[in-house]
Amino acid sequence: MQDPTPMEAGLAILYGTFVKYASGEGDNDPTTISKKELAKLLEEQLPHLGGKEMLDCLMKNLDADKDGTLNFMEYCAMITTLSMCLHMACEQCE
Ligand SMILES: [Ca+2]
Ligand SMILES: [Ca+2]
Repeated sequence: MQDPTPMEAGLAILYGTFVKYASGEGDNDPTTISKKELAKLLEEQLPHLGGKEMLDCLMKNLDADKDGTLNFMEYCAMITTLSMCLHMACEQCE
C-alpha cells in the first residue's frame, strides 16, 4: 500500500483521535465523547487553541441532541468549527 498523502494521514488522525478519547475513562460508551473525555482531549490535543477553557462552550454548542456527550457527527462539527476558526485567523494575518 502506498504511503498516505498528508490529507489522508490527517483524516486518519482525526478519526483515530475520536476513537481514542471516546473510549477513555469518562464513561462506559466507546462511541461517544463525554464531557470528561472532551476535557482530556482539549487539554492534550488542543492546548494552543484554548484547551479546557473551551470545554463548556464547545459542549453546549456542539451537543446537538443534548444527550451530554459528543457522537461522531457532533465531533465532526467541532473539527469543522475549529477549521473555520483557523481559516478566519489566517485571513486576518494576510
Ligand atoms: Ca466515551
Ligand atoms: Ca450529543
